[in-house]
Amino acid sequence: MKRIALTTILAALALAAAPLLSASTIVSWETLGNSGSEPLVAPTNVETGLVGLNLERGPGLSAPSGTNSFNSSAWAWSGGVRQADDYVSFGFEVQAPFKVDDLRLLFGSRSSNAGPGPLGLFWSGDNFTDPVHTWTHVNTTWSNEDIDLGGLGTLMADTYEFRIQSIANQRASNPQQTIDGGGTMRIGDYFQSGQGFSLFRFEGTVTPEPGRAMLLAIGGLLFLARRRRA
Ligand SMILES: [Ca+2]
Repeated sequence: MKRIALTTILAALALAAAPLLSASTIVSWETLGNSGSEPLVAPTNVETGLVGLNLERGPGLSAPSGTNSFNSSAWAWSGGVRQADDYVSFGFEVQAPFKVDDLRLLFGSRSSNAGPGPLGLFWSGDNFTDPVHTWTHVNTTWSNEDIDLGGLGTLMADTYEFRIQSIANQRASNPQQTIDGGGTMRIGDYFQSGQGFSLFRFEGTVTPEPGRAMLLAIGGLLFLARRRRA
């Protein structure tokens, strides 16, 4: 009994004093080899403590083909307002007792000339109200985003959905012209000069929340003690 208890206590202390782990991929989506019109892309490389959400389109978007990407069309505005169902969605669920810090998002994207120019990244933390990052597609140039999301703070157990939305009715080839419904917007691998393409992914640090980890360890001790007495 003594030996088990000591081992458990040491494990609890180790968890509570979780070392500073370097950030790494915590969930990714593979688009290489896809036609682009898949209804969804399931997550890969999901870190322990997380459940990945599918990469998918809001119901207002269509699914044209676009090799090695996740493509979309029917981006539109009506009466000066973005169509609410026009978005690309992805994200993850954090499961107790884990938490995520140092969140970072890397992906590549581009539009066709008549597709959306200015875009924003939104999240469920504020019900998709204010963009946490914005960027603009110019003509058909591939755009690479490496977004530091550490400002969102520590993400405790909950579901975190992210959406890419059009933030102005301006097409990629000309801000003076509105988006055409046939215009496309595709997302996929992140490209870094000298390092080539890498997966569309979130990076971060996933650790057990110390208080919860300690409670779990204490619960385990009590269970062992009770079993010993029985
Ligand atoms: Ca639409």
